[in-house]
Amino acid sequence: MNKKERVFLVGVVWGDETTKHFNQSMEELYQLSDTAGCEVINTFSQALNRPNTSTYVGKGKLQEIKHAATSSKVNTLIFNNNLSPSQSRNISDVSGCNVVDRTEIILDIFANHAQTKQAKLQVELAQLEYAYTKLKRKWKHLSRIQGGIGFRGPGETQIEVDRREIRKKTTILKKKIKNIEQVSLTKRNKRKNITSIALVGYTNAGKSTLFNKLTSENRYTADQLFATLDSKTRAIETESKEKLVITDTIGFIRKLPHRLVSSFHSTLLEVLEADLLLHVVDVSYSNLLELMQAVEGVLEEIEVEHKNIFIVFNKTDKMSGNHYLFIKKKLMNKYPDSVFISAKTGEGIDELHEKIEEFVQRYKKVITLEVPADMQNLMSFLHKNAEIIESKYNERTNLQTLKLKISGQLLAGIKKQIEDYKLLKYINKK
Ligand SMILES: Nc1nc2c(ncn2[C@@H]2O[C@H](COP(=O)(O)OP(=O)(O)OP(=O)(O)O)[C@@H](O)[C@H]2O)c(=O)[nH]1
Ligand SMILES: [Mg+2]
Repeated sequence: MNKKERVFLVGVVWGDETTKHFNQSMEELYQLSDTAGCEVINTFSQALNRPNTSTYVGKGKLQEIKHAATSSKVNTLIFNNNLSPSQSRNISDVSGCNVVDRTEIILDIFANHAQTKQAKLQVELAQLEYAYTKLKRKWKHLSRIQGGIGFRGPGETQIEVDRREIRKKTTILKKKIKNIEQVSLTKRNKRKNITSIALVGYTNAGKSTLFNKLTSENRYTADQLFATLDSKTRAIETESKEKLVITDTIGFIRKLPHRLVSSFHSTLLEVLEADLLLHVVDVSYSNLLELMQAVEGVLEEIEVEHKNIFIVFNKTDKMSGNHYLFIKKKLMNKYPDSVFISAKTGEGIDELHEKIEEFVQRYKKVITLEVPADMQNLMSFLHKNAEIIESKYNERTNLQTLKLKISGQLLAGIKKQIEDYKLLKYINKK
C-alpha cells in the first residue's frame, strides 16, 4: 500500500446542532478518512453562527489551518460537509491544499470498495454526477492535483471533459446500468413467488454479519464504513420449510446527496421490492435514534413506503448492566416490532427467526390461481377465507381464474392441492 496521505479534518458547528452531535459527526468523518486510507494528523473545529459563504470556516481559522498544514506537511483538508464549488476553490487558493468534501471522501471509498461490474458503474455514475456539479473547481485544480484522495477511481479520467461530454457519458453509463438491471430483473422475476427480505441500515450496523448468520454465508464484513457496496441475495428456509430470499445491501449514511442515492438505484431495487425490511441498528451507538432517522430519510427518498419493517437492534453483546436495561426498555416501548440480537454471538437470533416465521405466515400474498370449477371444496374454502380481487370463468376450459389475497398460513393449508393440480398461475407483486 502507498504511504498514507496525511490529512486534517475540518468542521463547523453552527445553527442548532449540539456539540455532542457535532463531535459524533466528526468522529464519523475520522472513520471515513481512515477507511479511505488517510492518516488524520489533526482536527480543526469552529463554532459559527453559520458557515462562511466564501471559505466555509472563518478567514482567521483558515490562516491557522494553512500555517499548521505547512508545518505538519499536510496537503489535504477533509471537510465535514459538502462545499460549494467556490468555497472549495477559495479554501484551496488560500491554503494551498487539496480540498475534499464529505461526499468526495464517500465516493472515494465507494470507488475502492466496488467489486461487481454493477457497483463499479454506479460509482462511476455517482462520481460523474458529482463532478458535474463541481466542474468549475476541478478545472481550476487539475493542473495541480494528481490522483490522491477524492480523485481516485474511474471518474477521474472524465473530470477534464466539459459538461456536454459528461452528460453524454452519463447517458451511456445509465444505459449500461439499465442493461444490468434488466438481467437482475429477470432473476428477481424468477423469485417472485418467494417472500423476500432485505437488510437495510446505517453503514457498519452489522448487516453483512447478520446476513452471514442467517444464510451461513461468508460475506465480507469489516469494521469499515461501506464494506458492502453491491447487493447479494440468498435463499433460506424457515422452520416450517417456507422458502425465503434474503438480500444484504449497501449501508446508508447521513448527509448523502440525493444524486448519490439515485446512482445506487439498481442496488436498491431489491430493497424497493422486498416484502419485509429488517432495519439493522447498532444498539451500542449512543446516538442511534439519529442514525435510524437518517436511514428512514433515505428510505423515504427511494420511495419505499413500506409498512413491513422490523427493527433489529444488533450488537447486544457490547451492552450490559442497568444502563442497557434502561435503553432496551425505552426502545421496546418505542418500537414494539423490534428484536434485540447479537449477530456475532448469536444471541436473539432464534427470536428473530420466530419473528420472520410469524411474518411469513401472517403476510398476505396476492396470487392468481386457475381452479377447475368442479373443485368445489377448494372454491368455497377460497371464497370463505381469501379476499377475491378478480374472478373469471372460462367455459371452454372449465377453469375459474381467481386473483386473490391470502395469508401464508392459509396458503400453507392448501399448498398440496395447489402443487398436485398445478393451480398456481402467478404470484403477483404489489
Ligand atoms: N460486537 C459486535 N460486533 C458486531 C456485531 N455485528 C457486527 N459486528 C461488527 O461490526 C462491524 C461491521 O459489521 P458489518 O457486518 O460489516 O456491517 P455492515 O452493516 O454490513 O456494514 P457496511 O457493509 O459497511 O454498511 C464488523 O467489525 C463486525 O464484526 C455484533 O453483534 N457484535
Ligand atoms: Mg456490509
